[in-house]
Amino acid sequence: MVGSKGQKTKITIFMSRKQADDRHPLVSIIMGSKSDWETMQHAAQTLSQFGVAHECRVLSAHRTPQATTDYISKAEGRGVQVIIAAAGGAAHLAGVAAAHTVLPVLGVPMQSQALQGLDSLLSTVQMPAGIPVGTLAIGKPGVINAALLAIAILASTRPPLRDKLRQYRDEQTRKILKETLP
Ligand code: AIR
Repeated sequence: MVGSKGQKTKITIFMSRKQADDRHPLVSIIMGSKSDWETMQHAAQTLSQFGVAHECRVLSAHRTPQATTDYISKAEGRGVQVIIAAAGGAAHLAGVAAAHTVLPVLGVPMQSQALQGLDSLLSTVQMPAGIPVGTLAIGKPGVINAALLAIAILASTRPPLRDKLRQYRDEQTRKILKETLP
């Protein structure tokens, strides 16, 4: 920019944490198949409820191995801070993701037809020492908790998000205590 006396003025724009957070996805939700979306949409809904920017992609450790590793390798550089990875059956997506990034990876085993998700659970949870995957419960409860855990991770440096988490817990407590039985 040229100032009134003709001298060049350098403008530095400082972005608040919130403005920066609003600009790019902080959480990446990946799943092995579009057939996982019915369950995985609850992660996206939970993050939206807390106003956390996120993106969702179908990527398979087996069917799209190269695209998966490319995507994960670039995630940190794009500002992603937590990855939620879900797959069913021989569920290697979370492990492969964790192998290609130092970002926290939360794995969610999808309920499978053949073994009701026990196969997915064991494939996701049994990581060798050195490459951690934080594995949640099978199916919808694990999906919602993965989103809440991602929020808790982000909240450690974002006090307003931590307040929202406390509110969420308080509302949950109030709701349970109001329950009446027939
Ligand atoms: N899957 C996809 N690529 C590797 C794996 N393990 C998983 C999906 C889905 C299951 O296989 O995550 O849970 C069945 O996928 P589809 O596409 O046959 O419905």
